[in-house]
Amino acid sequence: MKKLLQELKDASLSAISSADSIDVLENLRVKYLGKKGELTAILKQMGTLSEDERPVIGQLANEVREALTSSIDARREELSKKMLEMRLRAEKIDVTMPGKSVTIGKKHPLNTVLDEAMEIFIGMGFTIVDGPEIEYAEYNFTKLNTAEGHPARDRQDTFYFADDDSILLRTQTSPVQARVMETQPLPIRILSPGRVYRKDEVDATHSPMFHQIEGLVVDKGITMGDLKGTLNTLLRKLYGENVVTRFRPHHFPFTEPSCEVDIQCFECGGKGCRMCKGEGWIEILGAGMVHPNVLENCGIDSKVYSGFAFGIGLERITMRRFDISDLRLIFENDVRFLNQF
Ligand code: 2NL
Repeated sequence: MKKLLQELKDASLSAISSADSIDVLENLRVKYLGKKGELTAILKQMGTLSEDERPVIGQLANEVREALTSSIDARREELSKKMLEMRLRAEKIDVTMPGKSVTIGKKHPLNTVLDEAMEIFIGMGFTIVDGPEIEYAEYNFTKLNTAEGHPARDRQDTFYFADDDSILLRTQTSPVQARVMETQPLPIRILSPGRVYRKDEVDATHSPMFHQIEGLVVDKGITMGDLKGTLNTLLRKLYGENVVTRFRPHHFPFTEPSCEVDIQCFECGGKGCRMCKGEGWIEILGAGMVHPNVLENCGIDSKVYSGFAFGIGLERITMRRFDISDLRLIFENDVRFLNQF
C-alpha cells in the first residue's frame, strides 16, 4: 500500500504541474481526491492492514492528501495569474490613440425655419395639426370655395389619381384645416405645415413638391386687426423687431378680403436692389378673412363666427433666410450643401 500511495503521489503531482487550465485541474482534483477518487479507493483497503501498519499508512495517506491539495492550490493560483495576464494583454487599450470620430447629422435648413415658425405660433396659442397628403378634391377645392371648373383645378396643375378627378395629391394644406373646422369644437387656432404638390417643371424657383405652412383662426369677433397683429408678430420674430410690413390687396378663392404681405427689403431699405428685384419689397405670404362660404361648407355659422387664414411657402422663406439662390439645392441633399447650415 505504501508503494501504491507513492505511485499515486508521483503520478498525480506530475499531472497537476502540467495541467494547463483550471477546468483540467478541477478534473484532476476529483480524479485523485474526490469521494470516488483514487486516494479514497486506496484508503478503503485500510481494513486489510495490520494494527501496526494502519497508523503508518494513515499518516502517509494524509501526507499525500496534503501534498496534492497544496500542489493543486498552488497550480490554481499560477493558472489564474497567467489567465489574468493573458486577458490584460489581450484587452490592452491605448488611451492616447485618437478616438473614432462619430458623424452627427444636422437639421435640414427647411426644418430649422419650420421649427422656428412653429415655436412662434405655439407661443401665440396655436396647435400644430397634420393630415393626409392624398386628398379628396372635395376637401382640397370644393369646401374651400373653389368649385368645379375653377382654373385652379386644371389637370395641367394638379396630380389627380382618379379618372373623375375626385382624388388628388393635395395642392395646399388647407384641407387639413377644413377637416378641423368640421370636427373640432370652436374656437380654432391651428397651424398646418406639410408637403403639397403641383404639376410644375423643376427649375430654380419651382418644384412639383414643396412645403406650406398654413394657419387658421376661427372665433367670435375675429377681424382683419387680429390677422395683422398675428402676422406682424410672426414677421418681427422671423426678420427682426424693426421689419417694415405691407398688407397689399389680393385675391384668393377661400378668403375675402384677401391680401399679400410683404416686408421692406432689408438689403436696400426699400430703394430697390438685386435682392428685391428693384421692387423695394419682398413678398412673404398670402392671407385673408376666411370666406363665409368656406365656414358654412365646414359647418360653421358665418353669422356668428369669423376667422382669418394665411399660407406661407416654407422654401421661399428658407431661401430668403439663408440666401439660397436655387430651390433644387434644398431637395438634392448634397452634404456639401447641407453642411453649411
Ligand atoms: C398663398 C396663400 C393662403 C389660405 C392660404 C385658407 C385656409 C382655409 C380657409 C381659408 Cl381652411 N384660407 N388658407 C388663405 C389665404 C392664403 O395661402 O400664397 N398660398 C400659396
